[in-house]
Amino acid sequence: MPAFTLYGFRGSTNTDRVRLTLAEGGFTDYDLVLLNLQKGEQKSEEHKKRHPWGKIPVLISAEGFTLYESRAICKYLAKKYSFPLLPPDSDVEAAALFDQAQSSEIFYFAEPAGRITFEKFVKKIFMGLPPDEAVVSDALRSVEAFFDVAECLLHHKDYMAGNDFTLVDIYYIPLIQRLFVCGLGDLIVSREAVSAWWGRCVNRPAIQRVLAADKEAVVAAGR
Ligand SMILES: N[C@@H](CCC(=O)N[C@@H](CS)C(=O)NCC(=O)O)C(=O)O
Repeated sequence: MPAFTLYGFRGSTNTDRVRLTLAEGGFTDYDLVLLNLQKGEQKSEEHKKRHPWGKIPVLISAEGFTLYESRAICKYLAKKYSFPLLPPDSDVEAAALFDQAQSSEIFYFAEPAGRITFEKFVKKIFMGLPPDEAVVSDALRSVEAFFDVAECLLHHKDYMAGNDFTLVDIYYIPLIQRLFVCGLGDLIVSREAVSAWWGRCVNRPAIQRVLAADKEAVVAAGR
């Protein structure tokens, strides 16, 4: 019996955060159940028992332990299966810097980047609606300000939480990839240290494998 079931959606950045964590940990003993968000399967009574807000991803272990929120799931998996993606709890300062980096990612990056990708990707692909350009330009200003600061910080460390690759670096990958798909890759490649950090992240073999498989799946779906 697989260790757990992960409920997600193909192309969901929040699901991909968890898939990338599992790939980095080399963990394959799980079932991935894809819900159809366009059909509203995430709002079914059955799924709301797993996630009270009717969203994905959700993890349910073989013992019935249920967990939602992508970053909480990633951290749980890294701890449970000892993926080398977290500072040791015994290093109180490193753990605090990890929490600081995680908080910065959520509030200064993912919030505005999520608004952009919702307007420019989700609305177009899944709803057939045009983007609200006022929302995009406001969020773009915040993301640019975020990367200006990240550029300075990454001149002094290799990764977002310090000199080691951690979960926080993984947290960025799906939304940054989506920014590239939205034609906004310049936010990354125009900044030397940010671009070098991005290269270090996406050139990792496990990350490469997931990204290549996803690219192939998109091509196959379009055939
Ligand atoms: N903060 C949550 C966000 C979860 C989320 O918004 N998931 C999206 C898919 S990427 C979803 O379920 N959307 C469908 C809906 O809200 O009905 C996390 O990190 O897991």
